Formats: sequence, C-alpha cells, structure tokens
Amino acid sequence: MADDEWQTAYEFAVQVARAAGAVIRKAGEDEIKIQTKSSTVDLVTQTDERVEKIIIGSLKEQFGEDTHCFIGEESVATGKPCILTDKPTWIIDPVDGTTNFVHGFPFVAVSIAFAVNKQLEFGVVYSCLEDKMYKARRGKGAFCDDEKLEVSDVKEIKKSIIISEHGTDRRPEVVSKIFSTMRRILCIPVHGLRGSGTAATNMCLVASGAVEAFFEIGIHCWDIAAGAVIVQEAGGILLDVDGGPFDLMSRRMVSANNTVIANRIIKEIEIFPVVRDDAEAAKE
Ligand code: LIP
Repeated sequence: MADDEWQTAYEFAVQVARAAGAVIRKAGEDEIKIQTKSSTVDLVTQTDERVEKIIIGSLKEQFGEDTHCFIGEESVATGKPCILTDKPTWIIDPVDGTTNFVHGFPFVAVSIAFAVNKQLEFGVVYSCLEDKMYKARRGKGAFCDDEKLEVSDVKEIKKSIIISEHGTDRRPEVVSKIFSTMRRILCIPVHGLRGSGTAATNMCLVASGAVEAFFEIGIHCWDIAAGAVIVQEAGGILLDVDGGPFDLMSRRMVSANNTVIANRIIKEIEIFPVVRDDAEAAKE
C-alpha cells in the first residue's frame, strides 16, 4: 500500500474506533449479560462480540478479506487462528477492560492495530468512557486527540509510578509471583503502583508521560498491539520481561519511558510461563 493509502487506512481506523466506542457507551446503559472464557474472572459480554463484528465488518467492507487478515480477541476465542503473517493484518480488541465495562469502572478502550510484514504500522486506542482518542502511525508521532504525546523524562526509579495488572489467572502459584513482583517494586521504593484494568490504556498512560512503565505477563497481542505503536512513537521503548526484544505474540512485555527504568523494573519481575498467542497455529 502506498503511504497515502496507509494514511487513509489509519484515518478510517480512527473513525471505526470512535463508532465502536459509541456502541460500548450505549450498551453500558443497558443490562450486561456476562459469560466467562479462560477462568471465572475472564469475562466476555455480548457487547465484546457485537463490537468486534462491527469493527471487522467495517474493515472488511473497506479493505476486502482476500488480502487483509484479522486477529480479533473474540474471533480467536471462537477458534479462529491467531497467527501474524506478512499479510496486512488488523489486530483488534473490541472492548479492552471488559471487567471494567461490566462494573462501570471508567476505563474501557477499543484497540485497533495494523501490521504489514509483521511490522506494526499504526495503532488506535479509543478510551471511550473518557472520550480520549490515542493514535500513532510509525514514524509520524503519537497523539491524544490533537495533543502530541511524549513519554516522561524521569530516569530515577524512586521518582516513578509503575503500572501493572494481575490478569485473570488466579492459580495461587501465579498470583504469588505477581504479588511478589509488585512487592519488590513497591519496596524499591517507587512513588506508586497503579493499574487501569486495560493494557491498552496503561500503554497510553506510558506514552502520555503520566507513568514511567507498564509491564504484564499474561496479556494478549490484541491488548497491546496498538499501544505498542503509541508508546514507541511517543519516544518510549518495548522489551520482553527478560530484557530481550519485544515479541508481540509472547504474551509478556515491558513498556517504559526509557531503558534505565525498563531495566530496573525487569530486575524485579518474577517470570512465570504463559502459552504464546501463536502456539496453536505454530503446531499446524
Ligand atoms: C484485559 C487486559 C489487562 C489484563 C486483563 C484483561 P480484556 O483485557 O487489558 O491488561 O490484566 O486481565 O486481559 O480481557 O479486558 O480485553
């Protein structure tokens, strides 16, 4: 696709995210029927499924489905493959922060990313209850609405706020590692630990300079793909939780304002195993 075609696709993605956010806000006014996925606390609603169908339907109508591929959280949950190829691929979380949505906790985001040749080209995160449109195209900067985003310039860990989440895996051995990591970070000490309940929003908080880092083990590619572009375009960095290169499909990552903060956090992370997003597809 020529550069102006990508710009058009980027602008279309912003429109689709905004429209999806309006559907989520409206749905939040009605009774929400809840189902569960990987655990009793991994929630999904009819809104997640409906909004993903609306998003993918709009993108297919605009770009066709013979050349473009789609990775959607709820499509994968119904058995669609989760593999990133060189083809133009849309990576979508229709409702990031489903638990927040169910409870009326005010951080719910529509996350839409676009990759070609396995390279993330742009990302859009619409925090629909705050009505904040975060967006970034590779090489063109990151924005919240019309405001340019820049990560924090803090280099001292003891002057940082760190974000992490505890996810939906409630096995005691996993919860112990998560809280042991949080305890070690708190006792550095850092100024604070926070969590919005949505990875996409957490990454936008890194990009906006409100916090210095967000890390999590257990997220999925659709939670972080759009936020990854936004963090990088705001001057931030992405790494694996072991300090290696960022791997979108690995279900673990550190996003930070700089390498000093990232490496200091990595020292404290107690890693536990997770199954890659593309593990099933890799077997075929
Ligand atoms: C959420 C992630 C969050 C994680 C939650 C949940 P969802 O995504 O954004 O980082 O801690 O467990 O996975 O399921 O609301 O789209």
